[in-house]
This record gives sequence, C-alpha cells and structure tokens, in this order.
Amino acid sequence: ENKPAWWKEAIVYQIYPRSFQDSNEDGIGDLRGIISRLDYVKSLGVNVIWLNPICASPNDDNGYDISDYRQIMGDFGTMEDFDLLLKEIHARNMRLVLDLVVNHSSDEHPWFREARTSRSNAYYSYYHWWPVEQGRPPLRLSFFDEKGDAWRYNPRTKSYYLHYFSRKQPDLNWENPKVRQEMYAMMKFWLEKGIDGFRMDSISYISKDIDFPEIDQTQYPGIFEYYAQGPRLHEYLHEMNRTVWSKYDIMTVGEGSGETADQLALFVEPDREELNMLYGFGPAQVRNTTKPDSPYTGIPYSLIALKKMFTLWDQAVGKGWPSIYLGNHDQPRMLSRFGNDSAEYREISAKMLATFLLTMRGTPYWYAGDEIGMSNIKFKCIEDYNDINTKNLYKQIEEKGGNISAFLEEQKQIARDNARTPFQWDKSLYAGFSAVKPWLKVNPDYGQVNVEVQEKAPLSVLNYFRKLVKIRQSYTTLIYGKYVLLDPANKKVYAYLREKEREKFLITLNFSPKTAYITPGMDLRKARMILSNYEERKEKNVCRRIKLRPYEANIWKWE
Ligand code: ISL
Ligand code: CA
Repeated sequence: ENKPAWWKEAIVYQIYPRSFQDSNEDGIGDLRGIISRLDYVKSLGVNVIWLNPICASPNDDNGYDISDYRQIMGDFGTMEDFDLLLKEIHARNMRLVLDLVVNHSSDEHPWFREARTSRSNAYYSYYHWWPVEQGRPPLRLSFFDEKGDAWRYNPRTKSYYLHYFSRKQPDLNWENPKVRQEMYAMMKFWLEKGIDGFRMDSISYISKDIDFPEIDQTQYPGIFEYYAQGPRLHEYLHEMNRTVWSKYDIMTVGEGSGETADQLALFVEPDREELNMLYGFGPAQVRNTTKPDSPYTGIPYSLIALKKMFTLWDQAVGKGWPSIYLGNHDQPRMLSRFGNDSAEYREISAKMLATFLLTMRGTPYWYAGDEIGMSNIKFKCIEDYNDINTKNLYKQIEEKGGNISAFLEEQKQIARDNARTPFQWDKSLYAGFSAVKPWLKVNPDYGQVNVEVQEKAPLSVLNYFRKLVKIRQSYTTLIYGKYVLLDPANKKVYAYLREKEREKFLITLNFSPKTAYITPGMDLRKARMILSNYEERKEKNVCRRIKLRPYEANIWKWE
C-alpha cells in the first residue's frame, strides 16, 4: 500500500522558460513572463511547476551548461525575479521544482576555466581527464559532439577531458569529495530559498568507472546503457538523500536516462533512501516491433509495445512510485508522436492522450502546451533549428556524406525543437508570446491552436484537460489504485482498470483513427461512463463489448 504524499497526488506542469512568455521584448521567455502567466497555470488545476534550467549559462545547450549555479541566467532575469516567482507560486498554493544539472558544468564555469590551465591546479580533479602519455583514450561516445567523441584534447594540460554531452559540457568528477560537497552546498542554497524539489538531469551518469576500461560493445551496444551503470551511482544518491534532501519536505525525481526497468526499484524503493521517483526513458524508446530497424526512437511506434512498457514499469517500481509522461523538451510533441496532428483528429486525439496521462498510476508530468494540443513544427531546413543536438548530427552526416534529406525528414518527427517552439497564447503576431520575433519560430497553426480561442470553447482540449484534472483529484483511486492492463494483444485499444477497495474504474482508449472494439471480459452492466472525449455517446452503459470511434477515450466507473 502506498502511503499518501503530496508529490504522489501532484500533477507536474513542465515549463520550458525560453518558450513560455517573453516580458521584455527580446524574443526570449523569462521569469517575469512566467509570473504573468501563473493565474493561467493555476487555472489548469496542476500543482507543481518544474522549470528547465534557469541558472547562468552560455546556452550551448539551452541552460544545461551552467557557468554559475547561484545566479539566474541573464536572458531569464535576476535573482529578485526568481524570489518573486517563487513567492507568487507559493501564494497560489503551487510548488516549484528546479532542474538540477550536476553531471556536467559549462566549460565557462570558473572551475573548468581553472582546471584547464594546468594539471596541478586545484580544480583539475573536479573533472575527468585522460593524460596524453597514456596514448589514445578508450572509446567513449558523446551524445552531442559533432564528431561523436566524448574526449576533447586540452593542449595546456596535455590531456583529454571527458564530455558525455557537448564539448562545452565537461563531466564533473563525483569521485572527488570536494565536488560533492560543492554540490550539496549548492542544493542547500536553493532549498533554503524554499523551493520544493529537484528534477535531476542526467543523474544516472554521474558515477564513472574512473579506470576507463574498454567497453564491451557486445554487452552494451548503445554504450549509453554502460554510462548509466556507474559503480558508485547508488552510493552517491544515498549520500545526497542523507546529507541534503531528507532534511526538507521536497520531491526528488531523477532523469533515468539509460536505465532499464529492472533497475527502477533500486532508485525508488523508500527504504533505500535514494529518490522519490525515476523518470524512465520508456516512452522515447518504444518502437514498432514489426519494423525493428526503425533507426530512431518512436517512429513509428507500436501500441502493443507502449502498453507492455508502461505495464512493465508499473510493476518494476516495487514499493516505489511511478512517473508518467509522453513528452517533454527532449521529445517531439506527444500529439504528433502518439496521437494524430491532422486537422481531423488533432483535438480528439489530444484529449485521448490527456485521458491516458491523468488516469495512470503515478505522478503525471505534463508538458506545457500539450493542454491546447500543440504539435510538431516540422522545420524544413537546418537553418530553422536552434538545438545543438540536431545541428551537430547534421554536421556529422554532412561530413560522412550521408543522406541529408532523409535526416531532415526524420528530424521533422523527432527533433527536440518540435517541442520548444513558443507557447501559443492568442492569435496576435507571435502568438502573444512576444512582441518581437521569437528565438525560435512559432508554429504556424497558432491561429487556431491557442489559449484565447480554447478558453471560449467549452469543448476545447484545454477545457477537457481541466475536467480531467478535477476527476483525477476527486477520486484517490485514480491516483493510488492498482493498475491492471486488459487485452494486451489489442492493437488499437489501450484499456485498463484502476481499483482500490470497493472503487473501480475502467479506462478505454482507442489509439487509432479507425473504429475499434474492446471486450474487457467482465460484467459491465453496472459500469457508467463518467467522461468521454466525444460530445455524445449514446450508450452510457454497455454490456460486454465496447465500440470505440477514432481516438475515442472513456472513463467508466462502477456504481
Ligand atoms: O541525449 C540523449 C540521447 O541522444 C539522452 O539519452 C540523454 O541522456 C538525455 O536526453 C539527457 O537529457 C538531459 O540532459 C541533457 C540535456 O540536453 C537534455 O535537455 C536533458 O533533458 C544534457 O544536460
Ligand atoms: Ca525576455
């Protein structure tokens, strides 16, 4: 039985600060902009805000490269703005969770500026190095480097530094107790301000095997799974929990990049005293099993695989607590990937996906803009992109003489910038995000897809989302109840029960643009439909078999 906790009952609303609201006409979202939109956020019924990084950064990777952990990024405002933001969030009975980026710093952080001057510098051991006299460093791949190499030569020290991400994101050396102490002090700095928790970026990568052995690529074909198996990872998480987190009433969620379901419980079982939640990479990895050669994540995906994955992770969490999401700032828009962004099905499928996220067991992480059905922008040319990931992959392919147009086609489906376009508030030029040209293009569908239009339409995606939030918050069974998957082999329908004591719900979701059927295999005569994404549904009660229209979603409750 899961003990109640505020972070279990919360709905987390993720804001990408660069893209939410610009307040000072420079085309970049900022903290004052977020403050001006807090009443909107509150009106959704969500209760925790997670902000992507807001600390000082040269923005090689939009704030995931921090040059000062105790300053606010100039683009976003000042520490006074931050203090006000926190106060205004709390005044509305919401909470604030910050992104904590401690696997790496910026190469412009004073620590690294010092470190790279000489091997005898006190900060040299804050990072990972491979001395040139030992020959070529062992193969380590980088996520973002344009050459793919995670080692970068630094002439002044005659050594290579390690960077799993871009060369402007050197990995910090957690073996060094001083690094850990610096980090704990930094966490306390923010916690003492009164924030309510951390989302921990790339936390699964912080521990390295510092002998840097050759990696057995047959065992770790992706290499990245190897990164997520650092020998001291759990020791560090436990130490952070004991030294810092356990002293505050906060939520901690680790980004579980590279972790598999069988590792999940090790992070989140309460008696291990590590994290509250791990944000797994399942949704990004779901593939179409009939086309196993699909080169990148999720295009196309198979519903059977999606169901299997969510069910597996629900079980694997053990005595811990699941985290539920379908999209974020690193993924394409969930509507385009798991729903259908055509004019015909956009609204109905956006509502279907919302029904899914808000009726699962676990804390839902909702990505801002999904509540109005924002979709992939599908940029046509490389110049439109801002993301270092897309740009560096492009360079790699250009250099290898690969197929550029196939690459660009693929990026339309998967590029991170798809989810980073400015938030669509109204139909004015630049969608009410800014008075000037934004840092990234606005999705041209903003004339119809915006908050202003949807506020006025009782049946909009936005208002449906609000209804769903209320339903989740009125029945604790939808939060804590057991999750039971039905008809796992059904290719179109995702159906499951949520049950606790005498309360029982059935959720039926048609993930396809065709009519579909589900036979849950139980007596449904006492089950009444309490919500549907279709305006009218004739049979409020059914007997054995349920017929679902394209992307139809229903919540049934036993009387
Ligand atoms: O990038 C990946 C694969 O190409 C992922 O597996 C990666 O580990 C994951 O996306 C980590 O993401 C987080 O850290 C990055 C940052 O760019 C992302 O935005 C952030 O969510 C580096 O800090
Ligand atoms: Ca601004």
